[in-house]
Amino acid sequence: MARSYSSASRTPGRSVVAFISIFSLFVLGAFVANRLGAESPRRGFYFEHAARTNTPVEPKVRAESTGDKYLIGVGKADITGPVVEIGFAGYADLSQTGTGLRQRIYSRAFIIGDVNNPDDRFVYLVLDTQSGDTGVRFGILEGVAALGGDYAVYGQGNIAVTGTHAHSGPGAWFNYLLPQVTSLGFDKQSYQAIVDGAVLSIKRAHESLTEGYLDFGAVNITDGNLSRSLYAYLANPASERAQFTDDVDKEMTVLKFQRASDGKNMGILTWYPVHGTSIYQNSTHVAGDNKGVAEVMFEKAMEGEDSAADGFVAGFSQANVGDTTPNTLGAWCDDGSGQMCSLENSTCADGKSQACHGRGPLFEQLDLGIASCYEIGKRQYDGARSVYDSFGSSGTAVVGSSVKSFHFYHDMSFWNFQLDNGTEVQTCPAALGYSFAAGTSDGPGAFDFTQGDSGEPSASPVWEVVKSLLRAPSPEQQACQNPKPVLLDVGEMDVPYPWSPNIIDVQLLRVGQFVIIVSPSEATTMAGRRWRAAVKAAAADLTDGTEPRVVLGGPANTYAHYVATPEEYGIQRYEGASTLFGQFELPAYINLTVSNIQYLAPDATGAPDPGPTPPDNRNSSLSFITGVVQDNAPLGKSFGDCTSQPQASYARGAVVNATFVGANPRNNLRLEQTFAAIEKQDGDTWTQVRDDADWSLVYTWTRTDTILGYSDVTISWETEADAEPGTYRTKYYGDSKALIGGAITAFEGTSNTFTLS
Ligand SMILES: *[C@@H]1O[C@H](CO)[C@@H](O)[C@H](O)[C@H]1NC(C)=O
Ligand SMILES: *[C@@H]1O[C@H](CO)[C@@H](O)[C@H](O)[C@H]1NC(C)=O
Ligand SMILES: *[C@@H]1O[C@H](CO)[C@@H](O)[C@H](O)[C@H]1NC(C)=O
Ligand SMILES: *[C@@H]1O[C@H](CO)[C@@H](O)[C@H](O)[C@H]1NC(C)=O
Ligand SMILES: *[C@@H]1O[C@H](CO)[C@@H](O)[C@H](O)[C@H]1NC(C)=O
Ligand SMILES: *[C@@H]1O[C@H](CO)[C@@H](O)[C@H](O)[C@H]1NC(C)=O
Ligand SMILES: *[C@@H]1O[C@H](CO)[C@@H](O)[C@H](O)[C@H]1NC(C)=O
Ligand SMILES: CC(=O)N[C@H]1CO[C@H](CO)[C@@H](O)[C@@H]1O
Repeated sequence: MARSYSSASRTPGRSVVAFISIFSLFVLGAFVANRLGAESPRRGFYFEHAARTNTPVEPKVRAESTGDKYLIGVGKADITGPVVEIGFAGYADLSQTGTGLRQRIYSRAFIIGDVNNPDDRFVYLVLDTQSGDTGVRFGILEGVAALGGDYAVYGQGNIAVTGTHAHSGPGAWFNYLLPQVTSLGFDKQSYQAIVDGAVLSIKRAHESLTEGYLDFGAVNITDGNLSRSLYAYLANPASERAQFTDDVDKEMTVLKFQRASDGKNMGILTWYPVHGTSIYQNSTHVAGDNKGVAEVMFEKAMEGEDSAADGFVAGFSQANVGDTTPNTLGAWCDDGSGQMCSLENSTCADGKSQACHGRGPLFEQLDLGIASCYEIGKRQYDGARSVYDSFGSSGTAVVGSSVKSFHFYHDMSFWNFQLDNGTEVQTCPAALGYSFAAGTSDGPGAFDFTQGDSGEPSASPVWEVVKSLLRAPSPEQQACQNPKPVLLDVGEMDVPYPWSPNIIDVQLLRVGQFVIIVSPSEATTMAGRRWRAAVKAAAADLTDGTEPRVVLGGPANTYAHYVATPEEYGIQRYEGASTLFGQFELPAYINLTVSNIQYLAPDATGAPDPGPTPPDNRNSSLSFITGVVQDNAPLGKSFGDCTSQPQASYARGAVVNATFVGANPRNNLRLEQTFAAIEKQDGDTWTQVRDDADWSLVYTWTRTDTILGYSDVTISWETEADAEPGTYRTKYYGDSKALIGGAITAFEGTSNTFTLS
């Protein structure tokens, strides 16, 4: 096995030989290597060309906010790492390795500060990634510190790094070993793209800082999500469930940023719980899943709108996502039975979970979830848009002059604390239960562990072997984790370096009456409700008599898997099995936030004890990811030559393909630029009308000869039903690597023209 990016990796030595064999076992198929979605020809498959051609918008009245003024800023930057040859983060499926790009992914930064005490401010980052991460956060803190000067105000205490929980972006950037396993380790380039983009987005937000107003509103999006773990939810007390209409939260909260100077809106930040698993596990084109769709759709819709400032930024942040799914048609058995999966264990007639797959709203298009992803994104866009358009006649102003935040690290291993009723309980080192291996109906597991597995010997000897190779939990750990049967005792394994976080980030942010819980774990629906309610009650004294509004964002800062309620934990479906720190994880998170709420008081000074520093594995991580060796054009050809031209004409709705002599896109990520473009002819000039940010433009890279370094790039424009008729051409921007010396050389390709009518 070879390695690359030696600055970030150390050579695997003898000490890790045993480890490599563990790796190989994982390579056999690990937790969730399944095949989801069915590939068959696309029918009637096209998207609206979001926004640029949206229905005419009436100019909106810029209602003067009745709120207080804050220092506000927004910024956005590209974080699209290597789109090929890197395993994706999310489904933990070794075979899900990138082959191209559907839509670039971004970091969006929102800064809120106190106009009177400008040092009191926070940064809320929304990354189109699976989650926040300890190493990525270290990198962002270092990058911001390196900016010097005014940037010294941003740091450990006030930067929140949240992920949208998209499952189709490049991986290999995780700090801990377990999530690195299915991406073959750590990749410096993938990591650096996220860090650099995040820092750039903060810089842009900082440069846009101005006085302005914040208003919030909400809408119920009833058709955007569903519970994928109803059986566990039903274990919560009936009296508690009776307080809610739905078994997942349907409410989206929208926070609007409006600058005072001219009343223009600079951005929105929304929270809505739905998994970023619309795109199935067997799609290998990078995209930001449904929230990525909604974000770009909103931003494009604001282009040229009278009430919106240039550079409008729309962040669609994740909420209590744990047990939600975007697969709104429910979970079905793809075994010809026509049955839905079992409520209790998400299994099919064979008693196994592998055939159980969630179906999105446009499942019938059988397209790897792409059309459903766009649809669930659009539903979130529509919801956010309806709130946005009604600000002025409805909505609530953020009031109260102060802006406060705190952050500290906390070690969850064998931590004792008191429940509300006075009983002393304990959290535990991280561990994953058997149902973790079963996966979910959004991404079923590879082996026949069923959800709710009691821990009895299973029919999967591989897992039994892996389990014993790894480490048997200590009796103390097994007792602590009860009733979870421990499959992976990750919190007690630190060879060759820690497998999972035991040290988590505890963070709260407040502006006026608006309070943000920044969760390191994916909170289930009921876990999120309990946590928000506890923080709301505790914050009531801090908001000058205004009712606090509490939202929960995450997974953030690190990736601490899930947080289910103790009752759901008792059921041990996937979410309970992935609640790392034992059945009292949620009460512990609530305790840690609520018992430090005084740091959010208007007159608060100081900060909590920063706590123990988590391990930094960025320089010590393994990597089995090879670098690019070389690129070559076949004899008689040059890079960028168009080897398969588009037809002369197409009807709108058709797919326009052009294939070029290509080179590996890992040679240059072209951040803030594009690999693919469509240009439209206007007399003698050509204007770029589509690029990598467009959902409808898809870039596919194929290595055609590994030894000689040949590759093809196909650029596919899935022309929208409402695309403008005209004359177009396809552009390809690439960079090739020489075998000797490794020089990287940029080139471009241009197709013949074609007409669209
Ligand atoms: C996607 O998954 C389906 C169902 O497992 C399978 O039939 C198809 O071949 C897969 N497609 C790709 C590109 O992996
Ligand atoms: C959303 O639905 C819930 C339950 O019906 C309701 O309590 C809440 O007020 C609704 N929110 C909005 C913004 O309509
Ligand atoms: C949190 O736990 C500590 C330690 O047991 C206890 O003293 C405190 O009262 C708890 N705080 C809250 C808010 O539950
Ligand atoms: C406190 O609550 C825990 C968890 O629900 C329960 O196990 C325990 O018995 C309770 N203790 C008392 C004294 O009621
Ligand atoms: C679900 O799994 C549990 C544990 O394996 C088993 O006891 C139970 O019978 C299963 N339920 C169904 C409906 O298959
Ligand atoms: C990691 O490596 C980089 C580059 O070699 C170096 O600058 C940095 O100090 C190292 N960090 C740690 C924590 O060792
Ligand atoms: C266009 O290219 C894509 C990506 O290579 C391929 O999947 C698709 O079948 C092609 N479509 C046509 C109409 O050639
Ligand atoms: C329970 C629930 O809200 N179900 C809705 C899920 O979304 C579909 C549309 O995709 C609606 O038809 C259901 O009513």
